[in-house]
Amino acid sequence: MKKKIALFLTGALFCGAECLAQKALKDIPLKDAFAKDFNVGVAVAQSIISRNETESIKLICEQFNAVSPESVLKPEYIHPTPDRWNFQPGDAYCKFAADHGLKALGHTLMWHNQTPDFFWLNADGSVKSQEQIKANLVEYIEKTVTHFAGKVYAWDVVNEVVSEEGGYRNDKGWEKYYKDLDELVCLAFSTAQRCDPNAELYYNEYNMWRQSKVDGVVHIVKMLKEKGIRIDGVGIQAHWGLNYPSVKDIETTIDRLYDLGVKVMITELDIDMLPFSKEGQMTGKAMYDPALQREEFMRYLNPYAQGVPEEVEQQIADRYEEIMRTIYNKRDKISRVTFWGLHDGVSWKNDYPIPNRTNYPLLFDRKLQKKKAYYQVVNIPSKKK
Ligand code: 9MR
Repeated sequence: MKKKIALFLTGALFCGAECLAQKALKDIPLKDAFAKDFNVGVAVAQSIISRNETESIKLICEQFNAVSPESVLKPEYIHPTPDRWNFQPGDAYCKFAADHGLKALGHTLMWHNQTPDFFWLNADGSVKSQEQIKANLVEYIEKTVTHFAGKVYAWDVVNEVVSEEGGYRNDKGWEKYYKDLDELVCLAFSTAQRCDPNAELYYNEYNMWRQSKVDGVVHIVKMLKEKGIRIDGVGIQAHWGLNYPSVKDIETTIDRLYDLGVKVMITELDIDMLPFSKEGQMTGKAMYDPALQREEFMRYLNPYAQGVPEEVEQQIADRYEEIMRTIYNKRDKISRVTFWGLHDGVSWKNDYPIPNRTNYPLLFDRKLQKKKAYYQVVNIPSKKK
């Protein structure tokens, strides 16, 4: 009998402690939780602004103090054909940010994706001359940066030109068609600087936990500085997974970049928890093979189409906490953390690297509700560890 009472009391005490711990998780907006540490941003999809999605807008204003344009400031929107320039969606994004007091980033000027082929190729498919390719880049940056001067506070000037091994990639776009990437990168930064001397200028890259890739970015920063061309910061994209990268690699990358004397930012954070994304960012056309869409594969590749079980939700929350704590511990070296999308329903991760899946990579769910991960993240500063 005594034993039973003792067991009951231990159980009650344990449950009490756990309930208290749950209660202790305060609901503090992200921008307030990290107000002393860094800005907190979100990538905004065009539809949120063009359709005036009021619930999403309310959540953005409540939680964030900075925005990135998910697509509208990319070349395929601004300069879709040789004779067409379209600044309207970008202007709407800037107005949205100004109306709500959000810092508006420009993203991105020189990138091999979401850039029309005519930048490099003639109508018959032949490659343009080196002089013409260079002139196209300069004209694009001049017109775009001049137009948005004073409306965006900074630009991701160059995006993703470094290969996994640390040299320049050569598979697509500028990197494929122009022979001297050092020259082109310098030209991109110097042109942006000339057209908006007040804008901060950044280089932005993915898989930055891989140190060979960081070597390539270090080369770019040093080269620009040696030539007297301004670079203000480097963005670590952070499209990461449940079991990669390691905390140690994240720390090493932040330290290496900070030591170059530039701002360091986490620019596109999301955490992919579906199969085939766990060991690293999987890329390649094979992942889009329609065969992978067959039911027998989808059962394995898309296991949480109807929702995530509690233990998986907890796994995501714990991983988010681990990553954000790592970043928080380096807060003296970090100026901004931006999430790549507002909620799970609008994340690009539902369609990449395999289309039509149900992914859970962000802090808000499809109904815009705060997830467990959100609570664990906003409580990091007040929790000793
Ligand atoms: O989130 C963007 C998605 O909607 C686009 O389809 C995709 C095209 O490549 O680009 C996504 O954003 C990318 C960002 O601009 C640069 N880093 C990688 C991001 C994910 O692809």
